[in-house]
Amino acid sequence: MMAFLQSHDCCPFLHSFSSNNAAEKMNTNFLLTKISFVVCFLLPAFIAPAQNTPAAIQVNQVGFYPNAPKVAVVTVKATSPDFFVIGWQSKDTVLRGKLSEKIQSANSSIITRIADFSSLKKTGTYQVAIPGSHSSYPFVIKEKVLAEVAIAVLKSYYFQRVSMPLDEEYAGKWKRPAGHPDTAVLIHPSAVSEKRPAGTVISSPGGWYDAGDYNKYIVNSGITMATMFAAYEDYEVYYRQLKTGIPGSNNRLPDILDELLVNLRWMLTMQDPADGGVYNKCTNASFDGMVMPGVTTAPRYLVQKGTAATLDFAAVTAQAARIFSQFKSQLPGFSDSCLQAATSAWRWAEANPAMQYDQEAINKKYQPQISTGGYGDRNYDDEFFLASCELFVTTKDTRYLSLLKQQLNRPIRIPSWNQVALPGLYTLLRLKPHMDAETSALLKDVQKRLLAFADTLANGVNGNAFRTVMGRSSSDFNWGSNSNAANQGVLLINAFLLSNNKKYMDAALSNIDYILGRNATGYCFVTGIGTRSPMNPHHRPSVADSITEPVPGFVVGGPNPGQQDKCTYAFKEPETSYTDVACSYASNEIAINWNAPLVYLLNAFEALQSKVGYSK
Ligand code: 9MR
Ligand code: 9MR
Repeated sequence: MMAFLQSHDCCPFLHSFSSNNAAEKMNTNFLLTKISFVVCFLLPAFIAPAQNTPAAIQVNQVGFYPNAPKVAVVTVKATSPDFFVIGWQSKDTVLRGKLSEKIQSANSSIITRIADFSSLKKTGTYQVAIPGSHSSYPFVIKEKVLAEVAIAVLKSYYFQRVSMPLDEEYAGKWKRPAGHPDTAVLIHPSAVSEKRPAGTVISSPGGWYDAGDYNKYIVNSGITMATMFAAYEDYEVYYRQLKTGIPGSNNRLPDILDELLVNLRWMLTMQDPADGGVYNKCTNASFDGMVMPGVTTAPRYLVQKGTAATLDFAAVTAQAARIFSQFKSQLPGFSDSCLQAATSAWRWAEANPAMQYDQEAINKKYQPQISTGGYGDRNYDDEFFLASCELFVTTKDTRYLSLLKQQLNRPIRIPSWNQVALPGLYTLLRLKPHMDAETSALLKDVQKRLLAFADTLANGVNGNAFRTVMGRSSSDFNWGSNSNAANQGVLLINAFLLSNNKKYMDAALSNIDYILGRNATGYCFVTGIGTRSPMNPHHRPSVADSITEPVPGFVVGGPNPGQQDKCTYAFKEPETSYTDVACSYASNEIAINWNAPLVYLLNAFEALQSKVGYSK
């Protein structure tokens, strides 16, 4: 990987020139730039690094809005304090600046220097270079610069669809036959009820594959759906016109809702109509091999109901009831069915407030043993909170208020599959439901605490060696770390929506820059985007389809010093612990809950770019 490579300085001219006094320097600036670039940058050695070689200067490989902050990070030893922004084709210098002092990263042994070129606002394609034949990958400055990647990360869900073929018209070269019909799945012995003895056949088709594996998990669908429904509610006008090239793009529903319906309809099959409880997952007994979806034949099971799954389901269906109530002519009766599903799930959870999904315990009792993902949450406070928020806002029924109120003072935590309180707060703060004076006052306090939390994130940027919010703490780097970067961004945008303070958007943007390339690995972490992006994600179709390029639009998990997969990594420090090999499910898998906050984040910027003043 990059970062530690030292290269020979091919440009001695720059050194002799740069020892001139200041006045002379000013006068010779233009000449110097011309000479240095003719001498250095036009040499073959200055051609931008190829996709498989790391760059010496890390930058968002997609690009920047004209009036947004723009930063590149030098991760090799710089022999001169100067940096240049040059035209990608012309190689002409368009801006010359001074690098910052050295910064020692807190998350690895890397030492960086910052090149701030925010003053460059002219539309174009550029790269950043420093003397010594070091340069960045290319990037673009223009309005709507994130549009393509924003659509790609949303369209990734289409590629995860279960039980239906992906047609060439929508999937291009990644077209494939349907996988896992799931029209005849078996009730696992862990999931028996009076009307459904073990082996009962249930139909549970459709939905999205969870990740690189082919199973479908309600708990992980919970946070994923909540995050993307929130995106729709926050930027409804934007999403109503957004086209993503999926089937039904011309129907009378926004594309994002068409896609969310695919998984929602599957989720609805996971509820036991007899009691409202929801099964944890629709799964193989053990993971399928690294094969295409259409060729697997292993039986599929619905396993034990659980409190976390049932409350996540209640929250998502309550949110769906609210959103689809605006589409009654397109989907007659659907909103009401969602609400019924939500309230019966809630009742089940009230009666079963601590039903853990403990796979190890289940495997001691029942056959076949289940070894697929556990998503075994043991704490249900946050799920109760989220479900009560969504149910209260949708129904205005005060019976959900007391629990909600009890928990309003809970500490703010970045969301993940087992931390789902924050999306509930976002919903309350965004939709400001009518509440009694005491609860309203509590909510005001929550807003204050959310902004204070956003301040601690935003204030961390300047001390960071990559000038990102991500990496403020080394605990940011765990399994699925890129989703932490995205979720921090979502929090900061919510802070902006509440305060109208642009500093939160600048901070959120730093994490987009992180994900798209300004990080210690030098990768743009989204497949198919940028110059150097993951080629070997732990994603069964991408491994098995014999197409060189992975299926596009997925953010990989990212740096994770846990290295639980025991694959070979070149580096082991928190922010460099990433390896682009298919073996690496702990750093290079993809997952629906990791893409979701990135869908929110990127599309929010596209929706807000003019309001913030980044674009006209
Ligand atoms: O492919 C599986 C991936 O989706 C999971 O995140 C990961 C951890 O549960 O497990 C992967 O499957 C591996 C299994 O755990 C062990 N044998 C090899 C499997 C494929 O790499
Ligand atoms: O994202 C999950 C991560 O937080 C856990 O540490 C890890 C091990 O339990 O599992 C991750 O989730 C995987 C799930 O179990 C199976 N599908 C793939 C998911 C992403 O790796």
